Formats: sequence, C-alpha cells, structure tokens
Amino acid sequence: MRIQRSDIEQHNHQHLEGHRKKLAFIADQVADTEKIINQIAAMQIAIPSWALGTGGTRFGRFAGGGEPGTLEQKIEDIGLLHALTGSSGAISLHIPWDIPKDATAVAALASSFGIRFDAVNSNTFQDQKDQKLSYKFGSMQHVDRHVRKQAIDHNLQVIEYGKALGSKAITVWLSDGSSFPGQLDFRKAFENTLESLQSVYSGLPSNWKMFVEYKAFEPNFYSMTVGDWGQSLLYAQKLGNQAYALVDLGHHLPNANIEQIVSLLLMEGKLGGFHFNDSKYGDDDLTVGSINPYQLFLIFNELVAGMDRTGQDLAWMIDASHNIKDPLEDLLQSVEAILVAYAQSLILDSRGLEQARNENDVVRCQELLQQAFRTDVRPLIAEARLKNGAAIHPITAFRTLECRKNLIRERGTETKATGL
Ligand SMILES: [Mn+2]
Repeated sequence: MRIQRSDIEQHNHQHLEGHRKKLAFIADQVADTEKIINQIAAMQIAIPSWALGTGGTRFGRFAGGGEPGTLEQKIEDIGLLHALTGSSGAISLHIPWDIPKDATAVAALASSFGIRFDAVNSNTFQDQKDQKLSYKFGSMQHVDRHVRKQAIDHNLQVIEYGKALGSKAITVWLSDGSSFPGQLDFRKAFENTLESLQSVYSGLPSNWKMFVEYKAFEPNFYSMTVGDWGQSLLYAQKLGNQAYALVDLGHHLPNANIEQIVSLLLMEGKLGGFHFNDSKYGDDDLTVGSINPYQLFLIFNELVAGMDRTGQDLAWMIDASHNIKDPLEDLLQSVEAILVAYAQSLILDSRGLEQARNENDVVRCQELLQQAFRTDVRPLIAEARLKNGAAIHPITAFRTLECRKNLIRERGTETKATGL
C-alpha cells in the first residue's frame, strides 16, 4: 500500500484549524519556535527491519494480519510510516533475516519512498539452517577458533551487503557470555572477542563506523562478554577511531543512570548510536516513552547538550518488539515519543540551567527541567510534520485510511515477517 499525497492533504485539511490554535498557544510561550520546528523536521529515526511484524515471547506469538513477508514489503511498510510521520526515512537491516537478493532493485525501491539504509546488523546469537558450527557457547568469544572465524566471516559478509545498499555502519550485538559461574574464563573471553572484533574492524571501509552494543543480561544469565558501557567503551577504544559504543535503553540493570552514561560517552567522543525502547523490568522491548517518558527526556537533554558541544552525529534507531499492538501503530507511537522528548530538550532553558547549577540552586534546576518536560510540545511536532508533507495526526490518519485493512487485503492474514 502506498499512501497518496492527496490522502495526507485531505487529512491535514480536516485538522488544520485545531492545529493552528494549539500552535499559536505554544508559540506564545516558547522562544525560537521556527528554529525548533526545523530541527524537529530534520530528525530522522531508523526503523529496524525486524520491528514490522508481530513479535512474541518465549510463550507464544499472536500474529495480526498483513505482515510483510519479504524485505520489499518491509520497505513498503516503512514507506507508509515515513509518509505519515516524515521522520522515519531510514531502515536498519538485519542479516540474515533480511538479505537483499537484488541490491540495486532494493535500493531503488527504498529511495522511491525517500528511505536510506542505516546501520546493518549482524547475527551470531542463533544458529541458521545449514550453518556449519554452532553458537551455543558463544561466537566471537568461543574457545574454538573455527567458530570465531565463522562469526568474523559472517560480519564481513554483512558489511558487503551494507556496502551494496549505501549503509555506513555495522552494529555488532553479541549474546556471548556464560550462564553459570566457572563456565568461562572472563579474560580469555574478552581477549578472543577483541581479536575477533579487530578482524571485522580491519575489513571496515574507511568511511564506515562500527557500533559495539552492550547488554547486561539475557540470553546469558551469569555474565555477558559485552555487558555494560565500560566494556563496550573498552572494546571501542582498543579497536580505533571508527569504533563506538551503542546504547540500547533496555540493556541496563534496573535504575541505571542512562543519561549519565550518555553524557560521558559523548564527552569521550565514543557514543555512536542509540536504540530506543522502554521497559519496566528488563529488556522488555516496549513502546518508546510508554513507561518512563521523563527518563527519555533526561537522556535527550544529555544527547542535545553533548551533540551541541562536540558536533557529533548519532545513529538513531527504534529497537522494540510488538506483541499485542499493531506493529505499525506501535512504531508511530515510538516515533512520536522520541520527537516529543527531543522537542522538550530543545525548549529547555539551558542557559538558565547552567546558571542555576553554578549557583547550586537545586530547586531552580528542577523547576527548569520540569517546565520543559511539562510543556505540551506536540503542536511543534505536528507543524514539523506539515513542513515535511506528512500527517498532522499520524495514528488518526493510519486508522482513517484503513491502512491495516488494506495491507491484509494485499497480503492476507497468514503472512509472517522474516526473523520472527
Ligand atoms: Mn538493540
């Protein structure tokens, strides 16, 4: 399904008057609204190729209908999201779940929707059909160098796929670790992993980045070989200036101060990318902003402040899974939550905050933060969407245009997205 320009225009026409009133109200309270709207309009968030179908838990999966059964259909779905939001003009591919058979045709299709290819993701956390050696006891950390070699070769292959599509980064997330004390020599596991990553790094094109993503636990429950930001930073520092840490919101132990981690990684010039989701207990993969929007806002404050100071460019991506919602509606909500947190951090009186900090006026610091957080910035985001030719209210438009019904009509009720 392709959303027509006239559909969006009709939707916007219906909601324009109400929108204008709300925008005038906030423009009265906030300085530099024009600049902020342009910044919001420029923000692009990559959608992962695995987030377009219904996810599941280890207990079951309750699929909806009209899921994209091919990479081409996944690109069409992101095209649909991008037409509605104007902010999701990038796709992050997972290999081998989404191998482009004809890179030229796939790239042309994506570009017809205004979509570019963000970081490519490798997978050595599960065994594929016809795979020679098993990753049951790890991949890059493995005690057998043949397994390590297989993992390295896979990552080099992923870079080749990415090159053909115009990607400029590879994200490496390893499930390597141990589930029981005594199972692993921590130091050897680290050294093996570093050596394997170095082999991949040496195959990196000079204009590419490598993101080393960490996770505190799961699937291993005693140790993870890239378990926290300290380990991730250590690998990135040892690998070289094309290697960076990648922060995934759900990959921390409960109550971790993620905003502080972000601030220090940016200070070191070693934050490369960000995976958005939300959680209450662990790696819950919930919709961005659904549990703790204040934390998301505090993180964005550090991202905006850090990027302003250092001029660093980050890769933004949603990394979530949708078990009971329509995956596309869930992604629309996630994109909105990210833009809300971004906009709130842009309207923050950062000079006032700095002054209050210097005067140790703790009360004023909190007042300024919460003034920004409690401002309804949604009209600014809607205005940015209008500028991008997208919909004032994406979810309303998605439902009015009966997008899911159309997708089911086109694809049927039994399709299953690859990788799920
Ligand atoms: Mn992730």
